[in-house]
Amino acid sequence: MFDAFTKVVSQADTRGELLSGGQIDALSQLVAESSKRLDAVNRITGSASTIVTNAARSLFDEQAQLIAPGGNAYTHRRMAACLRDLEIILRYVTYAVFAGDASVLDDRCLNGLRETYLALGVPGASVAVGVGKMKDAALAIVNDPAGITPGDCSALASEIASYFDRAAAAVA
Ligand code: PEB
Repeated sequence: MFDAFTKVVSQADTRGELLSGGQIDALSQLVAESSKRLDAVNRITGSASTIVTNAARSLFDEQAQLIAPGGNAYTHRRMAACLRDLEIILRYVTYAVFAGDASVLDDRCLNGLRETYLALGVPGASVAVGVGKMKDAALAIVNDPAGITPGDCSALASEIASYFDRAAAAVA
């Protein structure tokens, strides 16, 4: 598991090189902008249960076959597993945003998830739709200008979007 700093150190060490000026500048920028990152994590974390619940509701509205008898999310046990899965994925996305690096998401959540879903008969494409809904909700919360110092969060927002996209692509 890396963060933005240990990733750069690991890459430099693999090549046996000192850190480059470009790498130091990039990390310096990351530090300078770190309040935005922590605010974003804080906002997503604080709304996690709403993000998960709304995404699941909207998914089941669109794909009612999932909760009909015989559907993969039919019965409370499977519904609970589904909500839990979305929550786990969102949790790892928040870790990746916090760390500024996708490796925690890749290694601890997405690695083998597609195979697990295939084995269980969980429709991965539907999970990906749910993840996309969480992405939209999370970005709306992050970009909400209310009650926060105004600033340009576009780079951070696209980084956050990329973690959700990564999760969706891993299971679709
Ligand atoms: C991944 N999900 C399920 C299982 C596992 C995961 C390992 C099997 C064990 C269990 O049921 O608990 N666990 C989960 C995860 C990590 C992990 C992400 C990462 C660290 O450890 N069904 C649907 C929807 C979708 C869904 C599309 C959006 O119709 C999910 C929610 N996952 C779902 C369901 C099950 C499941 C298990 C319904 C139960 C399947 C079954 O038992 O038949």
